[in-house]
Amino acid sequence: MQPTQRRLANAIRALAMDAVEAANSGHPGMPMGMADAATALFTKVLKFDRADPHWPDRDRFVLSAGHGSMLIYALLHLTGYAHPTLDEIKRFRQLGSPCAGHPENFELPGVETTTGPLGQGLATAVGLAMAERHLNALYGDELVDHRTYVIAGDGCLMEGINHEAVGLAGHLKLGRLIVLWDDNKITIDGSTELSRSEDVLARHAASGWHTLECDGLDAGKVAQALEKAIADPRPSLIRCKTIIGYGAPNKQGTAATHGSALGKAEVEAARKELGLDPQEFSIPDDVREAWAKAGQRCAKDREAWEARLSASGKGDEFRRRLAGEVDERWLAPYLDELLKSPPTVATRKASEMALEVINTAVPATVGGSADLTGSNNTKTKGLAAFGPDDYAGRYVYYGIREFGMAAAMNGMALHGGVIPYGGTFLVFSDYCRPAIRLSALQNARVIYVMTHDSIGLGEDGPTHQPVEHIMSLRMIPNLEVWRPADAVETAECWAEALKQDGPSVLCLSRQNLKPIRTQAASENLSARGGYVVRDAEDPKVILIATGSEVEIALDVAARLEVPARVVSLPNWRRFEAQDEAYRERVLPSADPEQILRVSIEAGTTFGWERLTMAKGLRFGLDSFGASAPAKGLYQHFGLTAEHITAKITEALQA
Ligand SMILES: Cc1ncc(C[n+]2csc(CCOP(=O)(O)OP(=O)(O)O)c2C)c(N)n1
Ligand SMILES: [Mg+2]
Repeated sequence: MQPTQRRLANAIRALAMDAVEAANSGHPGMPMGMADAATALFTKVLKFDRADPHWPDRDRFVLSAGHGSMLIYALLHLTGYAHPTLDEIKRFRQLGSPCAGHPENFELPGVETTTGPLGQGLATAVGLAMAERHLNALYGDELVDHRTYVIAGDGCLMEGINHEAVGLAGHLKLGRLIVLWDDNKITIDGSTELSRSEDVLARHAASGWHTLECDGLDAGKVAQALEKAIADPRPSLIRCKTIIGYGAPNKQGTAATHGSALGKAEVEAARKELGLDPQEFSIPDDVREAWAKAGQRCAKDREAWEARLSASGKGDEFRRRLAGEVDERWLAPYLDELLKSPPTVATRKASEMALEVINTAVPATVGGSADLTGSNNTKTKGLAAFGPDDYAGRYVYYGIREFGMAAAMNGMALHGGVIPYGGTFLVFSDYCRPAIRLSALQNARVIYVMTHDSIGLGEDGPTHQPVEHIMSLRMIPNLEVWRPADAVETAECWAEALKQDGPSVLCLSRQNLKPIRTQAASENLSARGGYVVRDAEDPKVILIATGSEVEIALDVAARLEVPARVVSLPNWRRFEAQDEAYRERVLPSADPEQILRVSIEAGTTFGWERLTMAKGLRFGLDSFGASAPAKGLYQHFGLTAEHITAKITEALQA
């Protein structure tokens, strides 16, 4: 006899309780409440094959309620993925175990995206679903035909980003996105009545979603709801009515089960209640076998897919595209062309010029902007709009949804086959920041095109003028922050961002900039992070500048009476990653008495001490900007060659 769905679900409950107990930390309530729904999804509906977790046409599953990580660890283990092993589950939340506190995409195949910051998993899933439709439009149902399933909690649906994600998914008619809402009416503080009175289903319906409800503790009912969701052309929200901590007789239904171990006595009582073996971490053989079978349910589908791919004649191209390979041959001829008559343009314009070439040479790029297309210069000539009428389109009108855009781009990058880039004003990188952080943590190749990168944007004033942004983005691990100084550097930075195994931010000017690179170089100099753009014999001053301030630094160097070197530093992280000999050639560690180091960047001076040393001089902006034409602002804030030259001369004489 087949074990019932409930007995399969109870295996999840057992592992969740036991692992949290062993760690004395974690969240048993969510996995216990959603165990039946997850069992329905994984044993009846989800298309996956444990033998190949990376099968490109698998359905994607996102546990947006990432605190319930034991749910996905139990599912991956029970269905027979190589990891996590039972031993790894026993070391839940311990150093070295892939069963991290929250699911990490780099720890376990089967974890499609890192989740934990509530709301982002679902918003990332929107991007997964977008990438699926895009590739489907290019390669057809034969090769790309999968769905994206999400388990989300009350928290995920309360977060502001949910509004952006739901609006975008509804607008784009992403019918293959199916969200299971764990409607347990509990969050950490207690009942959801403390903080929510909206009609969640009505909100989704109003955004063009299909909504339905079911008993989330009845796997059969959940499976029926899933079938209906699949049949409906709209994105679906399934409200699964559940009880948090279901099975723990004294604590279920209360916030006490949300985020702490149930305790020995309650676990024992739950085992009795659920008809489980009293031995911890034990799973009955028939239950194990049934789960293992579920893990192989789609093996034949995968084999058939492999055969279709081979027969399609597109196999190599498809696999290369999924592997994310980028053809770099566009760069050299483009630079040659630029150097014939180096243009005076804003770097946002230079970015558009580079993109005109890139978007032809690299078909995987999908661009977009959060309603600033004409300012971010992100749309090149050939790009059609992505949408329900044309999912092959390569330009996404994200609307005024910066965070939603960033999270969706994470999903697209993680899906594979697509290299997303998207724009907004640099000052609104703050609106994207939690998703930028997750791009970095997950090594997702997302390219953020952040224009209007300083007071140089002028009249829009301090609300729109970034001050702390560039430096604060530099603090995010794994994130490549680029600030090119002219059209040549912009192209070089784009080339690096495209091949980066992780995210990049391009900080681009609104205002026109003079060319600083007018000679061909033997290598991509920006790729080094920093390089000497003007040298002098036995320099007494080294000016270090980025982006729009490199031309000021060059002017200062020309005015100074002592020999001065100018270093352009488009990317701090890259420069720090160079070997010592190179760094020493660019920024010799000579006694600061002998060489004065000076930084110029139209942003905070905070952090520049690291390169100028305490004795050096730092020119920037440690207050908010002001509303005025750019030229006047540079004067007002002392960012002119005259002022800086005078200050340096003064310092040299002191
Ligand atoms: C952005 C964000 N804010 C806060 C938290 C901390 N946190 C984790 S779970 C949770 C409550 C979530 O409630 P719900 O989604 O209903 O989960 P349940 O208690 O039902 O498992 C909170 C506030 C978080 N992980 N992410
Ligand atoms: Mg809840």
